[in-house]
Amino acid sequence: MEELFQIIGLDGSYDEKLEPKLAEKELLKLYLYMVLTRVLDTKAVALQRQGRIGFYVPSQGEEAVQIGSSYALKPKDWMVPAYREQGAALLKGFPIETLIAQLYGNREDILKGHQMPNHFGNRAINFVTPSSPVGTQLPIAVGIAWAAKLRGDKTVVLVYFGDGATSQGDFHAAMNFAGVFKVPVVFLCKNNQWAISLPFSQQTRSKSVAIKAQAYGFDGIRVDGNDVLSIYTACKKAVKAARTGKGPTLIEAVTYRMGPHSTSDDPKRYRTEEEVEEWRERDPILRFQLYLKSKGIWDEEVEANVRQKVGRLVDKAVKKAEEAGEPPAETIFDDVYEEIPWNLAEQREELFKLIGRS
Ligand SMILES: Cc1ncc(C[n+]2csc(CCOP(=O)(O)OP(=O)(O)O)c2C)c(N)n1
Repeated sequence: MEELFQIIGLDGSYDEKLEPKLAEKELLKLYLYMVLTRVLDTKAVALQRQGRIGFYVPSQGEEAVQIGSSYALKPKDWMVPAYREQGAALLKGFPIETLIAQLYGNREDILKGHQMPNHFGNRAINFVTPSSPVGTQLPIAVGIAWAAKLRGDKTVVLVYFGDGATSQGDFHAAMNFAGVFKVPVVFLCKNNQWAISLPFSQQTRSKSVAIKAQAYGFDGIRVDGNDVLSIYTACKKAVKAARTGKGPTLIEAVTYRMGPHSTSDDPKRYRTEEEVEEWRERDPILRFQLYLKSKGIWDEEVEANVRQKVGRLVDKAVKKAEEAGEPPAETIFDDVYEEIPWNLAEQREELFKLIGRS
């Protein structure tokens, strides 16, 4: 197996030479967003179980990859997610109310309930809607990056995908094109060890995901995905390379999906509790907490403050989403065609008659 880039060890000890120079305030911000991601996750799963939202894709265990990578971007950069990147979205500036409104498909949802839950997008912050068909986001991301290059924009595109997506043709097409045209893209593979019920050992005969970059002529690096500082450092370097015309990088973040694939999945049917327990010891939030503690930045009081702040934020957004009500029925005809075709216009008329609107 290839080397693993790591800055913070399991016990919170760290490599001073590799440690990024981040101010205390910045470190605490990263910590807060990791906790926020976990708290939102737990809440959303509970809401789904209570039948208040329809579907959710949890990301428990993958907080470090999301927060470390998102922090390496500039506001104008593009984020092209798979579907397990809620934390990355929040740190990029996705308002939590907007994200939760999308889970409800309510009146405040900017997508007007047109997308399935968990498929939130936001044009205002260059955050593309998630791609449920596995791997389709990869050529799209390369296209956005190529367009940026042709226009002479200094924009970078960060695309997320799972280990499962590396077996799709789209992965090959995207990697090859990005290499040939040297587009400003960062490929971030969240290798969380499972593609629903398929373990990584059956996904490829390659030694790793990172090694695949060699075949396309650019750098690949295997990073400890449960260490937020390692991810941030690797992404920062890749983003800089992309922005300065050096082309793409493939980052393999070695992590673990602690929860089910989605709220429709039961992982007990295909993996052991012992395996999950083993990874629990590598929990990214706990690891970062130990690091912050060793630097004198974290204590119980800090924790209580963070928890209180984050809890309030999530509860307030959920309350607001529940009070918003449904989108007006006629919005079902919006945003698909620039000019509505005659048959849909007829249906809309019929609906207006039915609901008493002109
Ligand atoms: C083209 C396609 N094939 C199969 C599926 C069903 N499916 C949804 S998610 C998934 C697993 C993807 O695993 P991975 O890429 O490792 O991402 P992860 O879910 O682990 O984050 C599969 C097979 C799909 N959505 N699209």
